[in-house]
Amino acid sequence: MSVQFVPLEPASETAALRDRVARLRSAMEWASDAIPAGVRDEVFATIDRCEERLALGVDNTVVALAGGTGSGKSTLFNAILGREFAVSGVARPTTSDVSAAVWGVDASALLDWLGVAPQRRLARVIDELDDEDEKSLAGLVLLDLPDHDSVNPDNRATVDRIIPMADLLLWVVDPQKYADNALHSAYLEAASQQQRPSLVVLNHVDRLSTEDAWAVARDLQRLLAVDGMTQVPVMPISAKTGQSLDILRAELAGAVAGKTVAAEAVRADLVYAGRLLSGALARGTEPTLPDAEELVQALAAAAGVDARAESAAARAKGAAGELAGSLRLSVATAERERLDWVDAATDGLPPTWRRVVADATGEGAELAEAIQAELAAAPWPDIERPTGIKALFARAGAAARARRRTLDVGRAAVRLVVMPQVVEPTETIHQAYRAMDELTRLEAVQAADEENA
Ligand SMILES: Nc1nc2c(ncn2[C@@H]2O[C@H](COP(=O)(O)OP(=O)(O)O)[C@@H](O)[C@H]2O)c(=O)[nH]1
Ligand SMILES: [Mg+2]
Repeated sequence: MSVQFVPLEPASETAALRDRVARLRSAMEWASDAIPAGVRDEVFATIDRCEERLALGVDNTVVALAGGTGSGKSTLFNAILGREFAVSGVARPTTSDVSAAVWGVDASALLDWLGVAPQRRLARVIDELDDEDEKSLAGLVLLDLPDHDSVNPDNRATVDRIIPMADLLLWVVDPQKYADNALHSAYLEAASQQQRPSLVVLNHVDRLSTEDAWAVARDLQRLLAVDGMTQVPVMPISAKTGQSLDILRAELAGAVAGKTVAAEAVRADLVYAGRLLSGALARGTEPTLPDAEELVQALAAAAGVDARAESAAARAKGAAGELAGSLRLSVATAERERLDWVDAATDGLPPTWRRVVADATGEGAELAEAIQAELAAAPWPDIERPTGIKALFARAGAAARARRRTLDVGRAAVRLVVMPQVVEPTETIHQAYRAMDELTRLEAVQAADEENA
């Protein structure tokens, strides 16, 4: 839950994340029928959001000021901006719209994605003459959100839309309403569960005595712990007097400089998707691929390949008579073999996975027909029948060779059908399963890291 501004190599971090998102998407596409519809939609929405955010580049850091009516979001927004922002042509802020301030970069694509109206965008050009303090904010995209507790449902909808898109949430709380249940149960708990990078400021502290300010800060800290935000420190500030704003600015500068917050937000999103999926996975169970060769041999035998091999062996020893001719596979047998395979391939997995593997593999009728066609077209070896004196000397070796060659040709024909229709689809679904499982494991690793920290 804590926000750690560890500088990383942004390019490789982004590439790794992009790769993870892509793998999750393909896993979802392969196995989406194994995932309950509600979870599936949410995971796909998360994947879309991650892809879009990564495409926009993670060098900029989107920080959203969120909180209740009168908590001081707009005042804090202006206080962080200072006075040097270009305000010409900017519409007066209203409580219904999102305003954005951007430090030193062109973030228009990002602001388009966030849905910030052009007349609500402020740009702070940063040049050599700026002091270090200001320069250190380059890359910051600060958003002033509507009130989450607004009576206007449109405002709440805007807040709910933007919160998942922000890289860092800056929760602004006031001493009167800091314990407000709507804030904690509807927002902070969710942000904590989804591991969204967050900061919390207790605003309006100029209206409290120092003792009272600390008492409230401590109580708020306690409530945050209940929400699950054990590592997020409460920063007491006053947007009005400027008290402790330097500390907040330094925190924001750290977030921007690390260039990892956006990446961390995407990561948190992915971990969240993994958690959504974990119900559709069986912890600690690795799907195993049944022995494909066993299936091939069983189907070949059922289709009469082994019988034909025996008669080929007999003929090579001089026995009279035709080779066992009819190579037929009954639909019922093919279906039974397939379902045994599906059972073995999904052993230990939730039942929905059995259906997915069953759907992905060819049905009995299809298999039987395709196998018979391949057997009919197979390059069967010529088995010469020795006669006269030769028959006397025909050795066991020739019989074994004839048997082996016939079995090889027959099984190869069955394999031509079984590999693409049964084995490969099963392998792909297993891969999808493992990719999803890996995501939920990653979360476990992260949680363990936090406990050790
Ligand atoms: N005393 C004091 N008043 C504040 C502070 N921050 C905001 N206000 C006042 O609280 C009221 C609501 O602030 P506003 O920024 O509009 O809150 P918002 O609804 O969260 O955007 C305004 O009258 C502000 O002047 C602060 O830190 N101390
Ligand atoms: Mg406001």
